Parts: sequence; C-alpha cells; structure tokens
Amino acid sequence: MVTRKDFPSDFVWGSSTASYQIEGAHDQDGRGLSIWDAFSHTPGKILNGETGDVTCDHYHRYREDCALMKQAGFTAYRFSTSWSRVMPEGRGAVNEAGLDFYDRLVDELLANGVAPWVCLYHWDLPLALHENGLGWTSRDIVPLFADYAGLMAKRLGDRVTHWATINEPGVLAIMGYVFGIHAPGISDYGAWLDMAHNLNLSHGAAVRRLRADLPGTAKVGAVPNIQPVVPASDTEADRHAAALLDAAWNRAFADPVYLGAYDPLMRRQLGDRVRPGDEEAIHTKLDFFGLNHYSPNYAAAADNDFGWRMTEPPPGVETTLMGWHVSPDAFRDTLIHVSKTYGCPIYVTENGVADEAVPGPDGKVDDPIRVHFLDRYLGALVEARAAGADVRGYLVWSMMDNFEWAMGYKTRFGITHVDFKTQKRTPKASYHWLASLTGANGTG
Ligand code: GCO
Repeated sequence: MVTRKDFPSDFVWGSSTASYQIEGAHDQDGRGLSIWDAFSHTPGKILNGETGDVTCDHYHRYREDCALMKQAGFTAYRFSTSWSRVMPEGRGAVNEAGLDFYDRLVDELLANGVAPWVCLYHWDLPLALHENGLGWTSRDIVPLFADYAGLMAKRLGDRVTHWATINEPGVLAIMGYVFGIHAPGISDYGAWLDMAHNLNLSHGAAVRRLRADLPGTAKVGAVPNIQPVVPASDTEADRHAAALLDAAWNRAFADPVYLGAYDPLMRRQLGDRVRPGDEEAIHTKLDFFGLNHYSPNYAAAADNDFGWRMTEPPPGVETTLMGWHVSPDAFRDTLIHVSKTYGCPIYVTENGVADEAVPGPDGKVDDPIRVHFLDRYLGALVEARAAGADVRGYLVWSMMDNFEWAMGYKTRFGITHVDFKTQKRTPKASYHWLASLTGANGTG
C-alpha cells in the first residue's frame, strides 16, 4: 500500500466533479437547458430512463459537500460551471442567480481551505446554441465560448487560481459525435471533424480571454483524457486502426493545444477546415496538463469513415464494472509519456473506478474494489515520478456518486456514497483511506 511518505509534502490532493453530473436544480433560478437535459429526457438514451434533473442536489447541498472535502484533507476541487446556468441561451443575457451560485460555492470552498479549480466546459452545451446552429459543429461558437470564459473570469477570477477550458475533448467528441451515445447523439464523420477543430479553436480563444481578464498569477490549462491505444491484433490493419484512434482520442487535442500542430493523421483528415493561422490560434502557453486517465483503449480496423472501432480488452485481464482494463502500468507509462511529450506539470484531474457499493447493516460503505484500485494506481504514479514525470497532484474521480451519463446511477464512482432518494452522503472506506494519505485522519 502507498503511504503518505511516498508523496512530496506539497503534493495536491483533491477531487473532481462536473456540473450536469452533480448539481441538479436543472430548471431552477433561471438556468437554461443544456444538450444533456434534452438528451437525458429522450427515451432510450439513459439506462432506466434516469436524468440529471436532481442527481446529487449539489446546487443546494454544496456546503455539506465542501465540508466533506475539508474533512478528507483535500486542498483542491475541480468542478465545472454550467454555461447555461449563467447564460441561459449561451449568449447574450446573463443569469445573475447562476453566477451567484458559483460565487457562493467558491467562497464556501475557500472557507474550508479547498482551492476552487474551475473547468469551464464539462459537456453541457447550452441547448439554445445547439438548436440555433451555433453548437460545436459551427465555427461561430468560438467567440461565444470566449465570452463565457470572460464572464466567469471577471466574476470568479479574484479567488479562483486554476482554470481549465474543456474537459476531455476527445471523449466528448467521440461519445457525442462518433458513437452518438452521449449528447447530442450524433454519429457523423464530417460533424466530428468540424467540432473537433472548433473545440480546439474555442480552447485557444478562451485561454486568451482568461489571460486578459485574470490576474497574472492565474494558472490556465486543459484537461485531455490520454489513454494508450492497443491494436486488437498485430495485423497492419489493426495497428493502423489503433494509430487512427490514438489520433482521434488523444492527439487531436493535446498536440495542437500543447505542441502547436496537429499530428499528420488528424491534419490530413481535417483538410481545409484548418485555415491559415488556426494552429497558432489554438496554441498558447499553458501552466498545467490536467490528465484524465482510466485504462488502455483497444482498437481494430473497421469498414467505416473513421477507420477504427473500439474493442473489448483481451480475455482474462482484470476489468472494472464499466468493462475497462485495470492497468496501473498503463497509467504509469501514460504519465511518463505525457510529461516527456507535452512538457507541462501534470495534475491528474480524473482517475477512479466504478462499483455498486452501498451502505451495509452498520451504515458504513465498504468499497474494497476502489481502495485496491486507487492504491495500485497511486503506486504507479509514484513510479512515474521516480522515473522523472512531473506529476504534482491527484484529484480523484469522483468526490461523490453522481450521474454517470448514459449509465445513469448504476455505476458509482464516488468516494462518498449518495443515497439519491434521501440525498444522504456517506463517506466510503476509500474516502477514509485517502484521508490517511492526505494526513487528515492522522494515520498513513
Ligand atoms: C469522463 C468524464 C466523467 C466521467 C468519468 C467516469 O471521463 O467520461 O470526465 O464525467 O463520469 O470519467 O466515466
């Protein structure tokens, strides 16, 4: 088991969440609808027909949740702001009540000694933009996203030190525009290429606006999901498919954002979508790499526009409730790769595992699967640091059980159990184990 001594005294411990997954209050105090409100209310899209209408009711219960972060000894909390809560149409009118919520949340976090890290976009695009042809497939979204970034910077920038633009652009692009199993439920090659480039342009425009509107001490970064892609077989066709998925999932965003140019496989597919000056507009100096990582990906050749399909892990390997391969070695190697390739200090902004643990007769929640997973992955992080990877923090996914997109509430990622009927929070064994690493519970 890793212990507190395995980490430097200034190592940042914390957690991550996302607005649509935890806030609830979907129609309260002037919030506008997002594409996830529409998608979750579309029959057949979400397991058991569940939605994020209420979820963890964090909008009303944030004080309790902030106190739980303090008691865990966390000093950072990455959350996302809901674009449609503060700008109901995504542009134009501002909803002061929405901004007031984030004001209250930031102040409550600071009062609990937890640094608020804001992620501007975690998948909940204002529905009005999408429905008016101003969503991610339109280049016209770029200045609108920058305006939203400026609004949040002006309101919270005096207290929020760490800012990220877009959570996991690769995953949102593939789930929402390739597979169509996430909002807005599209499966179209051209639309995927359009929106991938517009995500990058929007990131670049938002960073420039943040730099203009924030104090010079602010730290700005991005939050890619980086997962190695393994060919399903050693054939040339599957190796090429793996390279295409690596380009789509990993490099399509991290390369232009951190290195200033698309990789050749992505650049060729994008064609004249990339105008002169675009790659310069996307690339800016960033202060950190927010790395989200869960497992390796597997790919095989496919007779479709994309040239790949994702396949299951090889038979016999350990997998999670989500069917993801448990591979601490892949996490270690990814940390080393990202540090060497992108040259930015890394904060792990998402890593964790799903289970179905619920309170036992004694009211406690024992989650050995999560403790064992976190121990091995944190051990891999220690190995990566020993190999020279510049990894400065770990924010677990997630602070609490929440709405897991198309899986609804079946798969629980929290270190805190949420009873969605009563909203009772119960710290799990993994919460107390992490508190031993932060020193909050005096052991470890
Ligand atoms: C993602 C998202 C999170 C998920 C988590 C578990 O990576 O898909 O950032 O919103 O809930 O990763 O799937």
